[in-house]
Amino acid sequence: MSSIAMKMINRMTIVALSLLGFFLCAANVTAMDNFKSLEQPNILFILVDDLRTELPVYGKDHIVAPNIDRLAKESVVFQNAYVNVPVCGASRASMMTGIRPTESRFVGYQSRMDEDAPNAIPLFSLLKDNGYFTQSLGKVMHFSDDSKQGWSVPTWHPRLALARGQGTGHRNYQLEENIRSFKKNRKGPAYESADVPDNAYYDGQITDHAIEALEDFKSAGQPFFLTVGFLKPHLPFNAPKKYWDLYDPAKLALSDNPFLAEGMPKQARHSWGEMRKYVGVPKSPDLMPDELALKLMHGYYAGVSYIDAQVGMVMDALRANGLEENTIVVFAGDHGFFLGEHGFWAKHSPFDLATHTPLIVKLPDNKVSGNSDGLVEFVDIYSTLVDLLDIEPPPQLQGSSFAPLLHDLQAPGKEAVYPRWQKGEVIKTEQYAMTEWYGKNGRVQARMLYDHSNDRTENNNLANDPAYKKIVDALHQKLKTMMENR
Ligand SMILES: [Ca+2]
Repeated sequence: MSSIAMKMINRMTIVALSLLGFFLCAANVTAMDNFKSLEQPNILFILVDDLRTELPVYGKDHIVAPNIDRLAKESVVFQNAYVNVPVCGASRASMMTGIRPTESRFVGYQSRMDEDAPNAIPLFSLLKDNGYFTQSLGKVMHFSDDSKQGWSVPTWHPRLALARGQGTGHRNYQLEENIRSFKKNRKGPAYESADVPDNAYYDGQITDHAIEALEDFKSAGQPFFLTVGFLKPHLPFNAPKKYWDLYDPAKLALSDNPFLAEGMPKQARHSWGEMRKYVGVPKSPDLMPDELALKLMHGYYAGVSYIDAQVGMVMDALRANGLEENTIVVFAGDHGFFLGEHGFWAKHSPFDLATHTPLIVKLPDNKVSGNSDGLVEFVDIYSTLVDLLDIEPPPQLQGSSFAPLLHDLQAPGKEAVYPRWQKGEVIKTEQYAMTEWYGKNGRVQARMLYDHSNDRTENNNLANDPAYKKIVDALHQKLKTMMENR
């Protein structure tokens, strides 16, 4: 049992005994239940769309993210956290059910928990059943009505709050020329810098709602599970101009591996269709021009800094309302993103850049803070939270708790984690990342293997090198065993 859970139980026991003495025979189940609900820690769950590990807390000091830096100082920063499927909807559905994706479950951006895993109890439903007030603001699940009975109040998304046909949908352009461009053919540019306040765009509005919710929670007398899903830095890279101004375009540098990996199988190719839907981006198979690549990187970074500012405001509200000392904070991406590495853009790939994402966890008593190098995967988040809260886990869970890593930075992580994308199944260990593509007959059609001890950017495929045959065989066996058991 975790130390938080132990502490809570000790605290509950002491007060429960005094309550019992005070009320004598009047103490009843209802009073105990009320008390228990007051003592459970809250959870503030901040999800960021398409966030790669390009942040100062991941060693990338050229990014301006002082609020995430501040959060990290009181948290455990997982340096090796992997999503289980690198696309928005499926990644979130897998995480929120604690169930692994397969070839037929949690496959695409439109995956639904209530269709793909109808018997699973989503994390928020379980918490609601255990006395929590559960609330969803912004982009949490892909469909806001997925398993909606598990939320205490209707989910809120700024786009859905608009009347139908109003605005430019999820693209949320502010500049007249971009709105016009969008209305012409449902397209627009891949980026925008508008001199507008934070809450002109959706994410600032999500922050406003989160601040309101936290003010309400101050005196609510019920533990909360508040999920705040920010939309940036997802495409299009639209952010207020002041965040663009944090970066000098002359100092931006293109990726240093804009080429395909040596020996890469054709299955690993990627035509970045998501990026090509925008005006001005060349059609397949043309490459991204350098000038546009730099502009897009600038826009992505502006989006990251914009979200960093939102995180700061939400954390300030948590503190201002006296909730910080009884709240677990989870800060997570939903998968990584390519910005020109291997010539790729966006996600949808088994490469490390698409599956590796930030994960930062702050415990209320934050006695331990710093980096954990242990391997963890997003299917573990559910198991970890129920472990910390000492709630009975539902039988569906396929992950395991990484709570020990929150108490000891040297505690080991998993031996291996398992992202997947389409027909590509990945096994990632401390040293290696191997992807196997499976055909209809269950046979391996192609492989790639990278040695992360000297090739973390995955430029040299070793899978066909005879010197690595034993390693390939051992990783293959481990991967097959996992696939048979999920
Ligand atoms: Ca996403």
